[in-house]
Amino acid sequence: MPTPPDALRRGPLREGTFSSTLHGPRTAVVLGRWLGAALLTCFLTGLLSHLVQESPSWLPSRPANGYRLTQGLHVISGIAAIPLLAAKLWTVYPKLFEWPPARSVLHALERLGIAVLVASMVLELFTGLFNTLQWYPWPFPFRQTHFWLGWLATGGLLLHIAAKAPQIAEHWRRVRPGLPERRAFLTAVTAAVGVVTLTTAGQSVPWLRALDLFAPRRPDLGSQGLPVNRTAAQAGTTTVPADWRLTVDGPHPLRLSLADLARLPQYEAELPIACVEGWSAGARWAGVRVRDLLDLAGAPADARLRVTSLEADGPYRVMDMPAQYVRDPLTLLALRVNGEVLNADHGYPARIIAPNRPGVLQTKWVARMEVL
Ligand SMILES: Nc1nc2c(c(=O)[nH]1)N[C@H]1C(S)=C(S)[C@@H](COP(=O)(O)O)O[C@H]1N2
Ligand SMILES: [Mo]
Repeated sequence: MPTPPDALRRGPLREGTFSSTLHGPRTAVVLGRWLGAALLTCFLTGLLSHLVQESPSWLPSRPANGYRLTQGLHVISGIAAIPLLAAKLWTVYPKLFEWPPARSVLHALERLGIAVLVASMVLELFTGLFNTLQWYPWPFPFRQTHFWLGWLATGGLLLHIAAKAPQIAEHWRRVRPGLPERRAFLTAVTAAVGVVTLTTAGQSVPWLRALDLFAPRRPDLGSQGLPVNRTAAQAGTTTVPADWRLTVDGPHPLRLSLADLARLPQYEAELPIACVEGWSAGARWAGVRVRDLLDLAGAPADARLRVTSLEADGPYRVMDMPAQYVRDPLTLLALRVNGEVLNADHGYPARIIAPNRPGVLQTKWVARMEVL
């Protein structure tokens, strides 16, 4: 191995600075496998979450808890990836001080690729983490940025795996006897991942709720047994006009008061609010089936629906619903939750609740439904 000129042999460029075997390839491969599994889970569930929010016509409305499960996994695997990435970077950081910095054009390109990979991965994980905290300290739109950074990081990761394939293959299998310090290090990393997972997963996994110490949201805290993302005060919908009517625009337009809605057949549905930010909570909803309303308005069976909220503005004021959700018997215009009339924060006088959909599409304070 070439060494740097004498004048440069100080600090991390001294020979023997990084003598620990923990900086070796076997540790990097073991951590890389765990990190790879977390990132793959995170990427696939993230793609799904992005697609669902575009309301494609091919996505089924069942299983009812599908989005709750995939978005729960997305946030759990993303949070687990943070200590794994930290450990992986620590294992390989001595390579920053390799000498010479570039042996060939190919080597220089590989190092450049790793710089892009690390930067996009760190940004991706932290924008995601900040999003779970409902904290958006940046000027760019979160969803698009998180989506494209995800592709960049995943592309970089695949190139990295391809470039390192020979080393990965060489160090894939355990050599016996294993090194005690490596076992201790990997145990510490496992413990760190376990702690961050167990203390945050309760925001979407009901039976881990008791351990939910650090997750930003407690799904069981909030009025009527549910957290609130945007309150009626924030949306400017605390006072609903006394002459509120639900408008249903279709071949036979309808204008229905709350009393009219209450006279229609009422149904119950046990469905979760599954917020993209990582928390989810089940609730018992009651109200009118959306498909009954559309049938009354003379909509064809394959009609899509556009729902508009009373809210004056806001990113979730207008929502489009593909036909498979409209037709699902669990999709309700809910008037009640957990046995009570919806309060202002949960969407009084009426909100949408549908199976297998992200919280952002469960429109509150509904004013108008349009057959498309
Ligand atoms: N009109 C309207 N509906 C909305 C929102 C909104 O900002 N405006 N927020 C959505 C989001 S992000 C979530 S997670 C759920 C939260 O529902 P909850 O407050 O009843 O728990 O409502 C959704 N419905
Ligand atoms: Mo949400």
